[in-house]
Amino acid sequence: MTDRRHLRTCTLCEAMCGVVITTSGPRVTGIRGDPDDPFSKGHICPKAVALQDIHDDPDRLRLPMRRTGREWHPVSWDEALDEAATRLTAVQQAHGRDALAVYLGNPTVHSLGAMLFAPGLVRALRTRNRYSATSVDQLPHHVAAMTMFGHALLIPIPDIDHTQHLLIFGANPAASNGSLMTAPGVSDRIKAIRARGGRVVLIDPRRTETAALANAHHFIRPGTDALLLLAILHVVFADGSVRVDHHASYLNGLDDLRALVSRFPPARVSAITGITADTISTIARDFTAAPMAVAYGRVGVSMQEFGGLACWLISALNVVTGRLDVRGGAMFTRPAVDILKADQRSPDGLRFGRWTSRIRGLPEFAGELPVSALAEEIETAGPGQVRALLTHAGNPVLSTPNGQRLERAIASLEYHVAIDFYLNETTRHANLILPPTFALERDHYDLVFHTLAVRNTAKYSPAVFERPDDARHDWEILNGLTWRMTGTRAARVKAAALSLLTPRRMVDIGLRQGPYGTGFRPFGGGLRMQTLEQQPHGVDLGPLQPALPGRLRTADRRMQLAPALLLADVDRLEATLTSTHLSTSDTPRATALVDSVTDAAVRQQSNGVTDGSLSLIGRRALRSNNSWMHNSERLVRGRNRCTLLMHPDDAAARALCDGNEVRITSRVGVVVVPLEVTDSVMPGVVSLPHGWGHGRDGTRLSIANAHAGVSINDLTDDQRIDTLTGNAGFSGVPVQVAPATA
Ligand SMILES: Nc1nc2c(c(=O)[nH]1)N[C@H]1C(S)=C(S)[C@@H](COP(=O)(O)OP(=O)(O)OC[C@H]3O[C@@H](n4cnc5c(=O)[nH]c(N)nc54)[C@H](O)[C@@H]3O)O[C@H]1N2
Ligand SMILES: Nc1nc2c(c(=O)[nH]1)N[C@H]1C(S)=C(S)[C@@H](COP(=O)(O)OP(=O)(O)OC[C@H]3O[C@@H](n4cnc5c(=O)[nH]c(N)nc54)[C@H](O)[C@@H]3O)O[C@H]1N2
Ligand code: SF4
Ligand SMILES: [Mo]
Repeated sequence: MTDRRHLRTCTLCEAMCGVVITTSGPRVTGIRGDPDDPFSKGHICPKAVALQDIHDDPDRLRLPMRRTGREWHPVSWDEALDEAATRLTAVQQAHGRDALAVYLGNPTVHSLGAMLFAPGLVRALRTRNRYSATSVDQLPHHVAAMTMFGHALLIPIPDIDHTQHLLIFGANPAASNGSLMTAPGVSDRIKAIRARGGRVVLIDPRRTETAALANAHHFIRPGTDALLLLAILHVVFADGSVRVDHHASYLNGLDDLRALVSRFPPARVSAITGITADTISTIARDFTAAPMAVAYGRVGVSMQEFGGLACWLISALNVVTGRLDVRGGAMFTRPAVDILKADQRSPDGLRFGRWTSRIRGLPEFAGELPVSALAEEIETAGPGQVRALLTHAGNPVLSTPNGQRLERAIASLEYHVAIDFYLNETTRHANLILPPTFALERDHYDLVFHTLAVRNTAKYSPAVFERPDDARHDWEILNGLTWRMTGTRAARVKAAALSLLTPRRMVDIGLRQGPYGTGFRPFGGGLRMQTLEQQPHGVDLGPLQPALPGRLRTADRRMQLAPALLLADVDRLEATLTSTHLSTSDTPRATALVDSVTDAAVRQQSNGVTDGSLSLIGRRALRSNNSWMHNSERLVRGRNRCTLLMHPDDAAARALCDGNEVRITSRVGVVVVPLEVTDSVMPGVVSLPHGWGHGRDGTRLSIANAHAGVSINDLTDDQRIDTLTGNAGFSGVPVQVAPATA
């Protein structure tokens, strides 16, 4: 058998590392970093091996499966697609369009075929019950981008390779490999900031792997970033450090922002955030003094009850300090396939709150409802009750708040179709599973992550293996359901035409129409599919470039520094200053404007250790990825990573020792895990990773089930959300921790 060498982009996380995959016949024989990839330059992480492990995984489903009772039987593709379409349509015919809900999970955005074909299916379903992982992740970043810049995807990206000062709120790129900041080898890029004399500052309730790369790390009480940011902005305005000249002709809201932040001097937020007033001033002044600087935040700021405000204020900080749209600051990308351009909707401002969820009245965003509302929409009888579900590339039982409640609700559905290749905690309840091909069997172009990358590049990866005759790509499954579920002949013809187009041809069209494209001339300079195929390591299109005001998509083509929607949410935040909401139960509140609080005093004030509840946060590990990379022996071997981290003071107060089994209790549930005592978490805060909680009956995950762990989302609360955006408020869930034996 001849050995072959294939060049690809790894699709497991957002970093887009170039990989060289060697194969011998049907077998993968090696995966390594591609030193000639102009973006990743040879970098890979330990997870890359999962491309092989999942490809070879005997537990991976390859044929459609129908459940009868507890038994699963293979069915043919035509039979399965017909049945799925017939049954889902029947529920809609009997109970109305909204009786069918759809949930798109995270890997949807890592699949070219799904990115191109899922939207068509979702449209065809014409239900308002659309959900996705967005509302347990980055929704607040979209709301901030939409309200400030006019499009949910106009998220400014840190120009990490040029900046001299990186201020990070709630992100751990050293473990996550970077997010809303595609930057392969991100740890090296962070080290390079310091090597060129710059500074890296991290705000995080845990002293993380990224803290080890930073010049300074400050603990923050979970959920209080928006208050900290208001105080940082207060210092910027009070010092006269505002620099907005280059945006002056298209900037709205500067005076509104100034008036707002004047109410939040550092001393006012110091006790609640756990950061002294002096430190807050220093963070602000170091930021404004740096020759180039950028503030960046990720899930630590979006998965909290004030996520919308925090994400807005991070961008506002970049704007007022003159860090937006300049080298070394926060910049907009110019992707080779411009998915913003493809989004032909008029720049009509907000696509937010046009309708609300039936039970709790939560706002729609870009046509989606918050997944925190899904369980109650299934459970509550009445017109519009959800009775059937289509899940695609998602595991909401483990990944969304109050997972046990959602699991019970899903188990009660009339009908559930899952498009997924694992029989996992969610799909085990499906009536039918439609398993698509996995990464190595399909071609790839990253529509999303080129749009969010720290450098403009483009790369096309052909499939490593041809898909077996009896397998289907996700786009084939999605398209197959779409045309079966759209009534009209015209819709069928359109769907049939689209399937002829294929993802590869669609990317070609996107490239030609894109900013570097050839247009439709057969030859000539510029990008089209053939150009990419001739440069299989990828094409470098240069560093990020200033793009304003041209790139703005707001209705008036102006940048909104103080969007009304966000301003209106500040009262809710301000109320936390005088309530116990964001504190552990025995943490004294900041009731007065104290001029200066010492470090020790703050530490004591924010140190809720005696009988009170602790504030639960999550955690990511380099060798894991959400809920679906635990069936790779190579990734799960070694010590148990599903442990609760607790500060020694909090452990001592509860007479707990390292290695003890502890019972964690929240409003919604209880789990038992081993304890790890460490001063790397802030006093009053405990940390548990998400994505675990395997070992459930009827799943087919032999390795993951042997390393089951517990699900943090059996503790997180579906009622605890950012009421502005609807995003889950995972950070800071109050929990009690006691010995498991008590
Ligand atoms: N290895 C690995 N890589 C991944 C993933 C994975 O599961 N494993 N998941 C991928 C996905 S889907 C995503 S969205 C990205 C996420 O990418 P990141 O956001 O970089 O991921 P996290 O490691 O969760 O970092 C969030 C940090 O916020 C901190 N934090 C928690 N609450 C607060 C708070 O209230 N305030 C502040 N300031 N900080 C807080 C946490 O301690 C944590 O260190 O990672 C992606 N990459
Ligand atoms: N408490 C807490 N909860 C969290 C988080 C947290 O930090 N803390 N993180 C949140 C974040 S950032 C995210 S993104 C969500 C993720 O939430 P989900 O997207 O719901 O869950 P995943 O664990 O990513 O599950 C992905 C599923 O897709 C399947 N899959 C993988 N590739 C493909 C494919 O190409 N096609 C198809 N059809 N299926 C595929 C896998 O088998 C798996 O079942 O979890 C969120 N939940
Ligand atoms: S960092 Fe790891 S998982 Fe992410 S793209 Fe690179 S190799 Fe793949
Ligand atoms: Mo995510």
